Formats: sequence, C-alpha cells, structure tokens
Amino acid sequence: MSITLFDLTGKIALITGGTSGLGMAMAKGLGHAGATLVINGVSSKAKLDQAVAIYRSEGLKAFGYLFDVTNEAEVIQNINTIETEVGAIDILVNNAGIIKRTPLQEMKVDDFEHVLKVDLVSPFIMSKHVVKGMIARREGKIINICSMMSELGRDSVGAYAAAKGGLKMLTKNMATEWSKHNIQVNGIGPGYFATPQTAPIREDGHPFNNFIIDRTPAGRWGNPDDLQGVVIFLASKASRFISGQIVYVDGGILATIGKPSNED
Ligand code: GCO
Repeated sequence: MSITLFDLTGKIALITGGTSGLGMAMAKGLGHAGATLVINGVSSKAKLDQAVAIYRSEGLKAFGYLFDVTNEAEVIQNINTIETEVGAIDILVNNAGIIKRTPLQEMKVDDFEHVLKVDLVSPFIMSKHVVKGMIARREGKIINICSMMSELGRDSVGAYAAAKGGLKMLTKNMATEWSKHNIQVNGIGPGYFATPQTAPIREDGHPFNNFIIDRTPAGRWGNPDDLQGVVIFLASKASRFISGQIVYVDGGILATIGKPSNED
C-alpha cells in the first residue's frame, strides 16, 4: 500500500481555533503531512501571530487570519481573501469551540445561545461558504470536531453537549448533501484531553481528574498529539469513501460503563 494515501502535499487546510490546544495539535499533524496551514484565531492578533510563529518554527507553511467564525460577513470576506492570497481551501477543520460549565437550571439563555452559536452554528457558516469552492472543484474534506459529549451528557455541560450532539447530526447531513460532489464530511470526537479547556477540571488534584483516569480504559487523559493520526486520515485520500462518520478518540471511555472504584 502506498504511503502517499496519507500525503497532504499541495493541499491547503483551514483550521478554525488553531492558535492553541487540540486545534494546534491537529494543525501540526496536517502540516507535517504536507499541508499548507491557514490558521484562524479570534482572540487577538498577538496570539495569532505567536501561533503562526510556532508553526513556522517547526518548518511548517502557515498563515494566520483573525476573524469571528460566528459572523457570516467576516467569514465570507476572509474566505475570499484566503482563497486569493493562499489558494483554494481543500480541507476545512471546524475546531473553534467554547464551553460554559453551568447547571442548566442556572444557565442564562444568552449563554446557552452563545455556546450553540460558536460550537454548532459556526461550523455551518464556515462550511456553507467553503463548500462552494469544493463543489466547483469536485473535491474537498470537511472535518467537524465533535466530542464524546456528542454521545453522553455530564452535569453542567448541557449547552456544550447539545451543541456537540447537533454537530454530530449536522456532520451526517453535510455528508448526505455533499458527498455526491466527492466531498467527504466526517467528525472527530475527542474524549478527555489535557488542554487549556480542561485545565480547570484536571489540575491541582481536582476530583474529576481521578474520575476520568478511572473511567477511561486507557487509564489516562488524552494528549493532543493523539489526534494527529485521525485528522491526517480524514483529510487524506485514505478516507475517500468514508463520509458521515464520527471517529471517537477517547481511550475507550465510550466503550464501557466503567468499573467500581475499588476494582483494578
Ligand atoms: C467537560 C470537558 C469535556 C471535554 C470534551 C470531552 O467539562 O466535561 O470539558 O467537555 O472537553 O469535550 O469530549
């Protein structure tokens, strides 16, 4: 089998929320597989420039674009600019996301809507405008970053789980409508990973830390680099006949109801 199946040389990959965490790890994987990286950030130009410098320090071809993925006018403008300045987008990774940990009964409607807007509506906005070029070229890859919360709930993350559950079904519907154009749309569902997003529930002996280690058959938190293989796979020719699937990278947590804490 030729290893060129996984070669992304000559491809351009746009990763939203690519300035840190899982987005940066996945982008580095795509870059080291040969893709040119277009990194979206929203918080600050300084943070975006710092991230682009990190990619370039690893010998990767990377460009940064600061825009709000929930703002359709900004999305349209920046996709046009990217396709003029860098080139046609072959791979879109909808990774940008937020979480607000609040019990549903206490959650403000504005906060609930904001989580859905970033985590569910923005992948729709981004994909709606990137897919036009992919359809014209009859080729493309869209990868939506779902979550194990696309399948399971947890106290205090109701808005996030609703968004990620919706993103799972949006992924299937994108696949339904766009696969006929040789565009594959799939999702990645990370389990619990050691990132800035999970730092508040992981560090300084937080009880959740031991819970996750006990609950995960692999017995550890995920390392962001654990996602590089699957994102290269879903971005490459190797997955050309796979569409509408969510690949869970979770150390086995979704496979089991777990075990009593006093059992090895
Ligand atoms: C939480 C975590 C999770 C993980 C991840 C799991 O508070 O439960 O933040 O949401 O981040 O999404 O797949």
